[in-house]
Amino acid sequence: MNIDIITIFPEMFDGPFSESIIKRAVQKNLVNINIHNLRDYTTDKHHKVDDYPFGGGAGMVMMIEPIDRCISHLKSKREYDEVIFLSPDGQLLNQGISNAMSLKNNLIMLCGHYKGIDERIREHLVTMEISIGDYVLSGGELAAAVLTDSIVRLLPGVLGDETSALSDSFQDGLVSPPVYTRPRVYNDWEVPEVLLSGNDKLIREWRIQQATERTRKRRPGLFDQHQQDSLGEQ
Ligand code: 9D3
Repeated sequence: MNIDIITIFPEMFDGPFSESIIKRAVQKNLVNINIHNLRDYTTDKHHKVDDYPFGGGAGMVMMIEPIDRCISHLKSKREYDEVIFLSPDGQLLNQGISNAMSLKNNLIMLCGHYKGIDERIREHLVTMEISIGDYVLSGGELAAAVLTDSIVRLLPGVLGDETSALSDSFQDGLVSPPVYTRPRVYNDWEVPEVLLSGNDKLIREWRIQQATERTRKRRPGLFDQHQQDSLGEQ
């Protein structure tokens, strides 16, 4: 898979992409992530990427030209499945979207700032708009990093067997059951007896029961959806 990210803050990706799972995936050539500095696609001497809004008002608007030039340059090298604009008013990211995106070959992620981007970019160049949640960020960069992480970990070969994406309970719409490690007793805080029983079947059932009960209590919306989905499976 190939992910191209367009941003005016390329350094924001140095940290998240040079650690842990994404780092390993890049080293193993399972994904190719390229960060493009939008200022490299300007033609004026001040490398201007934003301008005053028509009609007035506070804040600056990101201009069409540098973004169009950058996207055109990328499209001359590859055919893209989606041009994703990270936007607070986009479709709310969920596991289903990440699963679908992990099956694509080439993605562009466009990060916005300021008051927004010229609407004509969204009309003519963007194919998909994604938000990562109902809170206000300073720009699309952290959202693009979140989206990238959620996609890359799903690529075949990225996760080992024990951390396999398929064993993620979120993958079947439930939150995770509680986990414990040594010591068996700390102060007077004990590990649930069943986990020490060595009875695999009992442990499996306990974990499903815990995950189900936790989902019902903590994430009623997710629980209702899970109930609906398991009805459809039968
Ligand atoms: C001027 C009104 N703002 C709408 C609430 C516009 C605006 C706010 C924040 C435009 C961009 C931003 C910066 N945020 C993102 O670019 C962003 C985002 C977010 O803020 N929350 C959740 N997901 C995302 S994806 C991109």
